[in-house]
Amino acid sequence: MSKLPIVILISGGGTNLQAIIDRAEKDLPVDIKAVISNKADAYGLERAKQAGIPTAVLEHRQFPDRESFDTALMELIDSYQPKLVLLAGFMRILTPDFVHHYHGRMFNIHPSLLPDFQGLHTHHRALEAEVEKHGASIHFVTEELDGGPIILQASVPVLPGDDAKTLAARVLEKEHIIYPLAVRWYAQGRLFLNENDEVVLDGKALTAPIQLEQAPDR
Ligand code: NHR
Ligand code: GAR
Repeated sequence: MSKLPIVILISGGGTNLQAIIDRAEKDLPVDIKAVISNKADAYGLERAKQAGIPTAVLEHRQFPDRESFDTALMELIDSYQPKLVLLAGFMRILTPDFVHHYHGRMFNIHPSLLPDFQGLHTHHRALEAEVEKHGASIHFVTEELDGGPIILQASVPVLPGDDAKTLAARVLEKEHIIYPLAVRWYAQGRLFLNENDEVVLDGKALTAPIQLEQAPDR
């Protein structure tokens, strides 16, 4: 099968990036054209270099406002002509013009069971709320922060004695499973956003996010 050209945006460690690199080296039909970071010291850049993937740094601090940063970021991304853009631990809120440009072709992975705990510090907030279940979600990116149509989720139990670190580690293991899986469906042409902004998988509009346990061909 022909490979889907993708660009991955990061800000940090890049373990989700690594999960996608590892699968792309096996059976995930994507060609990672570039990894772009808004932080020069993001360890994920080293992971990309190790894998022979082109990297670029675009520091938001170098720009006077969000609009000019996002315009430069859009031009940089489009120079690689990706069919799909992945936010993988990317920590900058994106402007409406930017997200409209990539409508239906940009995913984010968010460390909570959306719509719960949109925004930052999700693990801490889940512990504070004393939820029994926590997890991660893959969604299409829209103007609404962490509010775009949800594709796939995986949950983990919150265990006695958990702190934000132990809980984050449990969630991260699931993230590394669900991100490559959702990308695979998209690359296979099985997943898209329809004109009503509904997620369609295998010809059916989802009425609720897919849960990993019920996912096809996981
Ligand atoms: N942009 C839009 N328009 N929509 C989404 O759904 C987005 C987005 C940009 C990033 C990832 C998101 C997450 O998964 C994401 C989804 C950063 C912040 C944030 O508050 C919030 C959510 C997410 C990413 N960022 C601060 C800002 O001022 C900076 C924080 C920092 O630099 O540490 O941009 O959680
Ligand atoms: C992941 O848990 C991801 O879901 C989260 O940051 C971590 C990045 O880890 N994303 C956000 O919080 C976005 N605001 P990684 O760099 O090792 O993939």
